[in-house]
Amino acid sequence: MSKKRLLVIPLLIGLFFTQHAITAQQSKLILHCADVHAFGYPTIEGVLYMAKLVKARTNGRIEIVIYPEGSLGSEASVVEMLQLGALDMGRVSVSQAAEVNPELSVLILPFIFKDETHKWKVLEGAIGSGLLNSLRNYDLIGLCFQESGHRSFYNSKGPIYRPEDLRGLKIRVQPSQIMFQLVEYFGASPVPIDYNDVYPALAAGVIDGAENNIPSYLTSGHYKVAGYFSYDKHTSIPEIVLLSKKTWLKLTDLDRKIIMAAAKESVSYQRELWSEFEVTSRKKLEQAGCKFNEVDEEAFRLGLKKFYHKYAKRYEKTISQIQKVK
Ligand code: GTR
Repeated sequence: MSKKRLLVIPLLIGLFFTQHAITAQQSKLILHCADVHAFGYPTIEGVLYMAKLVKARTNGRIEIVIYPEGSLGSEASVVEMLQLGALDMGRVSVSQAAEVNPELSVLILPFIFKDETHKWKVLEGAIGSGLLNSLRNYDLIGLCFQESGHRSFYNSKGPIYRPEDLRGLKIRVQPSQIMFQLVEYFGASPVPIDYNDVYPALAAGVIDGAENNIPSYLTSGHYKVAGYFSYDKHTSIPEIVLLSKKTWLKLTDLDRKIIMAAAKESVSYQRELWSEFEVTSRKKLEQAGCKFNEVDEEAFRLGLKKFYHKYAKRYEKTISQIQKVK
């Protein structure tokens, strides 16, 4: 073998390994994901479950890193960052995704679901997947829905039994058109505030109350400054896990399939976790001295036809499809 060849071979081998190392490094992908809740909360735990599946199925090549407690900003800004491609993933309330794609508003409407079974038949059936897909037109990829129970009113003044009891109360709402209209319709004064700013507003008496599910009422600490929880269950807004379409377009077909499948598989785990978390949260709240009361549900449902007529007429077709789901 000539001297020249002897030099070229190690060079080529060296080049091969460097190239290989670069490709392996390049294909390592970290998906940054935002959530307003803390670790341990079922939304985050659902995404962590999904992350574990994705990591295992890509041999550690794709990792999902979570930024909890609103550290990347409000849910509205998270949705905007996802649309712009400045963030890869986010878990938010459907009410915030509906702000960019109003078609999702059907899932926010009061008493739209008969019960949890009906809700999940809708979410995991043709209507739910149609709604997830519709987000592509808004630069978002809907990966899956998550459970979030019912939302009810709570406040610092006293128990609410009927909508009339809400009159004169300043109630925080999510920055969402439908939620604003609904709370106003029930007779309270709605005040849109980002989730992580609600506690100081309640503590300072700027608002009298808010509305949310039992786990959020506990983990946000709102119960400490608004001790009356009235179990009216006026909405059952699901959570949603979103991916930026810009990130999606950079993925291979195989990686897309792996991520989609892992998201779908994480749902039953998240739902189970949710049921347990809801029960333990209520126990803790009762031990802390919070006053829970049942309400006159009929009084809350009364007149909702008018609400649907006024604010949800454009979703009539989907509403009737939802009602037909058995
Ligand atoms: C919670 C939900 C959060 C956030 C919050 C809110 O139930 O999990 O994503 O939307 O409500 O009221 O802002």
